[in-house]
Amino acid sequence: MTTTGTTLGNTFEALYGHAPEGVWAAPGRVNLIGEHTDYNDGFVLPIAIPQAVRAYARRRADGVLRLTSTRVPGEVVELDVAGLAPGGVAGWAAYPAAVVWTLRRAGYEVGGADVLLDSDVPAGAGLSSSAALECAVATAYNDLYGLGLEPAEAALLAQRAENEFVGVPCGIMDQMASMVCRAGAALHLDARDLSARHVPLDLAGAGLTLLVLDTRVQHDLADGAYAALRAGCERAAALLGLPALRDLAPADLPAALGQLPADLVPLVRHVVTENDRVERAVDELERHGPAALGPILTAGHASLRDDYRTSCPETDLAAATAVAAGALGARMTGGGFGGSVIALVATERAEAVAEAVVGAFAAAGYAEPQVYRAVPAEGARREA
Ligand code: GAF
Repeated sequence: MTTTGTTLGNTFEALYGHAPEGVWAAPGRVNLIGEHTDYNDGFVLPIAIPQAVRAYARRRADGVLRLTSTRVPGEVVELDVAGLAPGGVAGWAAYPAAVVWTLRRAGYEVGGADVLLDSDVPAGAGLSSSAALECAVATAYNDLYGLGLEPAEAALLAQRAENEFVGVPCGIMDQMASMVCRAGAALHLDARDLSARHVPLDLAGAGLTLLVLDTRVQHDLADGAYAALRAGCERAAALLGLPALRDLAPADLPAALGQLPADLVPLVRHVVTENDRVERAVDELERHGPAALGPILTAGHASLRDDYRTSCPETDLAAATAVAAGALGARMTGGGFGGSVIALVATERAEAVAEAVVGAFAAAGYAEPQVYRAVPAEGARREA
């Protein structure tokens, strides 16, 4: 693919007066299992999805960063890279600006750029559109400025951008999934040392479909609640004298729960059992194939609903309806308080399961959920 002659290549030229030097893409993700484990130094098992953010970009020599997004037609945000500071950029532009600020803070001598962003990752659906945006810009800058960053280094910088510039205390899963995932495989990641293994995942070959049911709700408490949960986990680890909850073995869980204040008990129980579910999921996947993941997904949802309490009526309804309609397993994916549910379904049942969930939402008076089919896709790359 070349950038000149493509529709968005033309849009770029019309906006900025010259052609882009290239196009870089970074995908969203769904997490199969391992929720709220990454910031506890634990394990996760995401796949990248085909939907991605694309950054059309060209270096500028004058230190100016110009940003446009096809989602906000007509708006051009112009920033001086030397003057970037946390809190200084509002809205969607904070994410790309954050990456440039973080690169400069880390000592990389990067300057300005003209950037046009395009995305088909549904926003607010719990599919990591923000991480995809950060990773697309990090990948573009890595190439344009010849930084030589490895994918995991770029992921860490993108996470820092979100933590320190945007102010969201997220873990590393979403950026690693976007940077490192491969087509046809799930990513088994150890969030402590970032060791990663690509676990083959052939859904079609097993006659399975992974439905993504976007509830299209995002409850307001999401941001504050995420930070509070993270703080609760850190407090529990400190009370137990552990570096992180990852260091609590399932066998030691009952004794440890007895030492904790009541409010921390369900948090710790979720994190420890969820880490164990990730390890069992990989084992099942490799021994028995993807269908064996079903019960682990459903158990993961129950833990998020009853212990971690990051589900909500809409995600509970989607997951329960999918299982009742014949899904092998279903669970909410991502940070929670809305967003998407994944359901693992025999392909011949996929339509019926999706219809059952749409019907249940209509009966409950909820907005119609959006239904996608996820296949494990490749991570961030240069496309032109
Ligand atoms: C969000 C965060 F960004 C991730 O780091 C992770 O903690 C996830 O919620 C929950 O597993 O997507």
